[in-house]
Amino acid sequence: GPHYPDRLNCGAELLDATIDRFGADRPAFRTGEGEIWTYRELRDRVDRIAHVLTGELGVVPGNRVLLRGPTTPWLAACWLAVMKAGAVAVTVLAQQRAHELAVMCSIARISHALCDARVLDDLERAQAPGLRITAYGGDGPGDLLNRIEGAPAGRYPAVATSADDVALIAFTSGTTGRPKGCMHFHRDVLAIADTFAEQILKPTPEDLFAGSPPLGFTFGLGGLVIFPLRAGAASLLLEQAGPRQLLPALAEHRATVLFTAPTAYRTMLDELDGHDLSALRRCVSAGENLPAATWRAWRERTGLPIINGIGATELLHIFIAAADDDIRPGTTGRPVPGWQARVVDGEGRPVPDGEPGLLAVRGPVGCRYLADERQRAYVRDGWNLTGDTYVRESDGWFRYVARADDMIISAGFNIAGPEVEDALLRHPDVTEAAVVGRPDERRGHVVVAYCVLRPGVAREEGTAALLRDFVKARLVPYKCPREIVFLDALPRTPTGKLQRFRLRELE
Ligand code: 3SK
Repeated sequence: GPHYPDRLNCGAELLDATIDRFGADRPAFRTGEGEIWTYRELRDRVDRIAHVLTGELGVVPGNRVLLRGPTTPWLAACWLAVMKAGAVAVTVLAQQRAHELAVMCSIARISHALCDARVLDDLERAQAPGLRITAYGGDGPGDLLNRIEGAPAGRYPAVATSADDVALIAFTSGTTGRPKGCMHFHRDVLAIADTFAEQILKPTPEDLFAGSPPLGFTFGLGGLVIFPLRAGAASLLLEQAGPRQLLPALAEHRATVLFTAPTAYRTMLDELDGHDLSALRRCVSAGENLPAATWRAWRERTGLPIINGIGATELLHIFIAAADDDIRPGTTGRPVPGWQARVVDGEGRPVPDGEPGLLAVRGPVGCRYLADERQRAYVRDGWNLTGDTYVRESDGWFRYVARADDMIISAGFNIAGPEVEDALLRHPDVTEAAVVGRPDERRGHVVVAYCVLRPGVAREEGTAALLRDFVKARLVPYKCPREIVFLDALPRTPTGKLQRFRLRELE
């Protein structure tokens, strides 16, 4: 992996060092409304915010600062200011509610919050003891943007943090249970840029990054802030980045690098006509498994091979991926240079190639849960267990099978939901598919599929029978869904991850 000096401040590296390398007059951020922030403007605002944080607001190195708001240049500037001030950023999703915020404030002992004025309510309702909340972008006298007008002029010298001081705490959304805060160091922030971005994406200062993941999800923080700044490139920060808003924005702004999830690729495929994506050169998919059917359809329509990847909040960003001519649709790829991966059994012993087991990973970033005994289950013998079932093929490619707790066992057969989903998605009438096990007295579980159909297709038994035959033509019959249920939409987390447990609750 990459090596860094003992004293390292990732905020100074991403901003001041990038300016030294590429100049200050280039665009750093763009917005959907056509606003442009140059690197010079960004540094000026970041330094003012850092002055206010450590001056009037009394933040000292090591304090945890909650950051909350829609994806805007101001949110990114606050994050950089927290880095330069040597404090710890806890970026959360704008949609998270009072109760969830209160839990995170308590786990991470958060002392200060910078919150977009438009979403202040839930944070105020969280009533976290001792939390000092400052709004930005509103019109109150205490608003951060008013305060920075009076900030001392001149550059803010970044705090000389150590490479392994904690820079951020990222909460895993978690489908159930108490959220876990993952601590990451200053060197970790640079390591994801210097492994995945540098080796697989190969960005240039001319690139314009864009995408849908919010900055409260490390997929978005990396793809829309850390990677572009490390490369001296620009980033399009969209407040509204649902799949329907993303496509016109990519075309209008001529984005060159795209970060989003498989569902958004599928929605965009339905609506490509009339949108010029000719500037796009890199498309990254992560967040959940990318079915081969989606990869092929995107390639056919746009000519672009999606760079599939798997990452984790625990490991900050993507650690297995494939790019350029080295892409094999239906697999995730190979360990990103600097990372190692293997497939192990429940005792941590490697299983033979071609057999399913648990994915184990190690590299420049590791999982460090904040005060959580689940650390012992995630990290064993120095390997991080991501909770995914994978197969390593004999030539070193890693193929996703299922989330380890999503394997369906029916009459003694192991069935991976995602494989059945891929088969369903190959049918032109199916736009979304999720497959779960329904408890069954005789078989343990039976396979049930939830599908979203293309508009206009009849939700009737005839369609279900047709889809079952379609799956049977591709897969061994025991994998074929016993039942197909039609829904308007699949239940998803705010970051777009499918919530299979909610489908199981419907059972
Ligand atoms: O879920 C993922 O694949 C992912 C990718 C990049 C960064 C973070 C995550 C959770």
